[in-house]
This record gives sequence, structure tokens and C-alpha cells, in this order.
Amino acid sequence: MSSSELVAPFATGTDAQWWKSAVVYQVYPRSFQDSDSDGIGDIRGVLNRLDHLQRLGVDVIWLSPVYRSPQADNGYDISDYEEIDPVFGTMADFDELLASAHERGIKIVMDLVVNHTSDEHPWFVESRSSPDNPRRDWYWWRDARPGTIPGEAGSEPNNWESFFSGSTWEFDESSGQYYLHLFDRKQPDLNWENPEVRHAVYAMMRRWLDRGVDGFRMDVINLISKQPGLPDGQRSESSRFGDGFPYFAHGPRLHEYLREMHREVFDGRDGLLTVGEMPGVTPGEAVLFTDQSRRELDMVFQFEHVGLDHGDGSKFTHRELAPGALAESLTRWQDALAETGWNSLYLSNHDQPRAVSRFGDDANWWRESATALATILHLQRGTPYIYQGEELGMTNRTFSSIDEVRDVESINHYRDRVASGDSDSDVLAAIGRIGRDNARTPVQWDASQHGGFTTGTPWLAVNPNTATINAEDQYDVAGSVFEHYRALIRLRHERAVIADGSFRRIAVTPASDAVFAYERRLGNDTVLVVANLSSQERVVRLDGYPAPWTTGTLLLGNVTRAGHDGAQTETELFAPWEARVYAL
Ligand code: TEU
Repeated sequence: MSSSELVAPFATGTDAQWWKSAVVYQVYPRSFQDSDSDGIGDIRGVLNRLDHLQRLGVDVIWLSPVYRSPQADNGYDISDYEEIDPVFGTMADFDELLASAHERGIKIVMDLVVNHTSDEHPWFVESRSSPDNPRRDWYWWRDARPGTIPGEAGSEPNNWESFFSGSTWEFDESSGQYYLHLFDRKQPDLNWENPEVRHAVYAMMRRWLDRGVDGFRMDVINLISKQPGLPDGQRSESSRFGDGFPYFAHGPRLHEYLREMHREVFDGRDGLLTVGEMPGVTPGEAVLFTDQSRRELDMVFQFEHVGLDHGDGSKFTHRELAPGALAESLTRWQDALAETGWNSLYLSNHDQPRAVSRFGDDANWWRESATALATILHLQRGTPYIYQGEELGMTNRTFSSIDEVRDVESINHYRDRVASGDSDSDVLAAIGRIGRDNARTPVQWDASQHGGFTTGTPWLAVNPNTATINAEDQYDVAGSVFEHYRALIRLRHERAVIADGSFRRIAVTPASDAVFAYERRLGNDTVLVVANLSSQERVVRLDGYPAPWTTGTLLLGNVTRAGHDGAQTETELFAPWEARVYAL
């Protein structure tokens, strides 16, 4: 299909808040499309798949890191912010991708990872070389805890636990000091208290914008300001570590840094998008970060809904998702940012398990639940983010051995838990349920062995269900997950009420945790979304609201109706995972 026949995506003009009508697609390049048969996705692979993105109708690509990196955390450990890693291609490849995307009306937002660098970044190599090096203070170096022997367990400067298991402090034999790493030891935290660090980052950001990129997704940007003194966290009985989050997140200078970044990097430029990833951010804080008058960020990624199934202690301990909890959480954020600020809307990304497996029913109602979840997400007030393969309904996979796992977070967790006595099978089951590799299996383009992702050996095995879940089998197929996403994106582009309208949840009778109904209103334009988010059929009546199935126009549904029995009643039977969109 030639690019001219493809649906041209929404023309993202220079209107300052163009992103309110835009849809963003996240490309995790390692797993998107391999062009040189090395089994690893690359920039030319993205270039070769732009037709897919244009056909889908997205407006922006969020490109996960392609910078030079030892790949300890698949590129979220950067050793040169201004070179492309050879595994992904060259800067010429990147420039060609950027130009080709722009020709198609698609913007590209880069992933900015500046809370930390790789330990192989020249800045850290210099900093580590000597306590007297001018870059020593570009990172967090501290002496052993007073009264302890440097290098021995318990002598770390504080009791914080890394997101990737173990202490957040790595001992450096040569200097007898420790350096801070909230993630892997190969990801030392930059010291943002140091203005030299901040201004080096801003200069690098300006050079990427001068190159033509259209903004940034800012990795864990709420961690760049830490509490002075780096105090110990509150310990729980079950752990030798304390909770460092109150002290390493949302420090006293975070808003100051973001406003400084806006002045130094974004002022005077238009047509850009900035989104800050903020694990643990609250609705109240998000209002401040995204209040346009404060000139900090356009939107944030919050984590409340993707933490609903986390048990105590860590994401790997499971808690059953309570019925209705997802709808309640999403509603809370819609209400909190209704007047000021702006929501990002997502269920998936490269860190989260596949939404249809986590929040849907991929065993019994795969297509229906994938499309129902897409419907209730995309028609809310906010900017939707599609993670690669989500538009195809890609699912989790199982892992029968830790040898099949590639993610540093899961591997560190496995080592830590098995060493603590957990069984191999229990830890693998948790990784299979919520591990990040679920999202990182290669995109399933067709039914062939490696899903059309590579002609080599994929770095991470392709999910065998590519035989039945793949792009080729869904293009132009009425009711397919892909075509449903296209229809949702078109609704956002064609109806201002979806981008700019208010949000109001509608209660149902009988009260049901399974049914999520909400109204979008702008002037005289009203759109109603009603979805049964369960695997059982439900009778639905909307409280104090005219039954849209009698008064409205069905704009989109995900279940073929056998034809109404003609009954024009206030109640309606919704099939399992049935979602409908009405214009009133
Ligand atoms: O993730 C930050 C973050 O919150 C992680 O704790 C993430 O939520 C967790 O891994 C989920 O289990 C960002 C990037 O998205 C992630 O890929 C990186 O590994 C991490 O920062 C360090 O850069």
C-alpha cells in the first residue's frame, strides 16, 4: 500500500497544545524490527515499518533509547548521549528516520535518561578515577557509614534498596568510597545538585532539538532531586533495607530543576511534547507538574493503575486485581486533572506486562478484552500512548527457565530471591506474570517462525502465538484489534469532544464493579462509553441517564450484535468484554 493511500495522521500543527488531539506510539527498537539479520531490532527496521504506523494513524513516535550503551539495561544505561549505538545503526540512519517520519506527518520524541548514566560514560570514568577529579561531584560519592569497615555488608552510606534488588550503593575499592545507583550498579546516579551536570544535560537536549526531534520522554525524572543528607529509609521487618523513596524521589528542588530546564531548553520553541515518567507521583503533584502556567512538563506517566496488582514489598509479590479497581483508579486521575494539568493515558509500555494478559482475559476473550481495554483508555481525557504490539493484542509469554530471561531487573530479582530460599518455579512464575520481558518479545508482524521480526535468531524468542496473533492477519479485517485501534484514533482526530471534552463517570444499576461507563461532553457534543470489563455477561442500566441504546447513535462497538430484539428498554445486556461508544 503506497504511503499516499494510507490514512494521513492527524496534522500535528504548531498549536501549543497539539498533543491533546495526538496519539503516541512507543517503539522499543530492540524488539520492533530487525533489518540486518543480527536478531536485534534497529533504526532501519523502524524506517521499514513506518507504513504500519501511518496506517494505524498515530501522530508521534516515542523512541526508546538508541544512544551508545553497554546495554546493561537495554539502552537505559547511556555511555554517549550524542552517538547512535552501532547495534541500532548510525546517526545517518536516525536522520533518515526523522526526515521520513516528518514527511508522513509523524513526530519523533526521544527517550531522555538523565537521572543516571552508564558507568562506562566518560563522565563517570573520570569521576571514578580519583576523589580529586573535577567530575567527582557529578555523581553521588559517599564514605562508608561511620563506625563500619568500608566494603563490608552494612557499611553502605544508607539503607536504600535498588529498584533492581540489593543496595543502591556500590563500593569502589580504589577510593574506599561508595557511589549511588538507584537502578543497576552499572547505572550511577548523576548529581543534579551540581549546576555543571544540569547545564551539560540542557546543552545536549538543545542539540537534539536543533537536530529536529520533537520532544522528550524523561526517564524517572522525579528522582533527579534527592533529599539532602540522603537519610535512611523506614525499615520493615522483612527486609534489611529501608524505604528510600521518600528521600530519593520528589526532592526539594525538583520543580526548580524542571522550570530551569524549561527556560534553558524549551522556551522559544513550539510543536514539542514533554512527558515525565514519575513512579509514585500523586494526582496532586501531577497537577503542579503539568499546569501549563508553571512551564514544567506537558504531562507525566503516573503509576497508580500499574501498581494495583503489586503485593507488599515488590511488584513480584502478587495481589489479585480487585474488580473495578482499574476503572476507579483511572477515574480518580481523570477527576484530579479535570481543570488543570493533563493526563497521559497508558496501560502498556516496555516495563509492564501485556495489558490484555494483565487486565483482560487473553485465554477466553482475547480479542474482546483487548479491544474493550483500548476503548475505555483511548476515549478518556488525555493523550493516549500505544506500546508496540498492543495494537495487535500481543500477550504475555511463559518462561520455563531463567536462561530464557534477558531483563536485568528480573535476573537480579531471580538471583536475590533464589539466594534467599525461594523456589525456582515460584520466582519464574512471578517473572512470567509481571516481568518486563513479557513486553519485550519481538513485534509479531506475520505468522512465520520469528513473526517477520528477523531472518536471524531473535535476541529474545518471539511468542509462539505469532502464528495467530500478528499484523498481517489483522489488516483490513473488520473487528480485528488493529482495526479497532485505527477506529479509536480516528474518533480522537475527528471529534473535538474526545480531546477537549469533560469527563464524568456514570453510575450503573445494579451497582457493578465490572461496568465502566463515562460521558465526554463539549458544548452540545456528547459521547458515551459503556464497557463490561468482565468475562461474564452483564445487564446494564445507567443511573439517571437516558439509555444510549435507545436514544443515541452507535459510533463503535467491539462485539457484533446479532441484531436487537427491538426492545427499547432502559436496560441492555452486554456480552463479556463488550464495549460500545455512542454519540448522543
Ligand atoms: O523505569 C523506571 C521505573 O519506574 C522502573 O522501576 C520500572 O517501573 C520498573 O522497572 C517496573 O518494573 C525507567 C525505564 O522505563 C526502565 O526501562 C529503566 O529500566 C529504568 O527507568 C532505569 O532507567
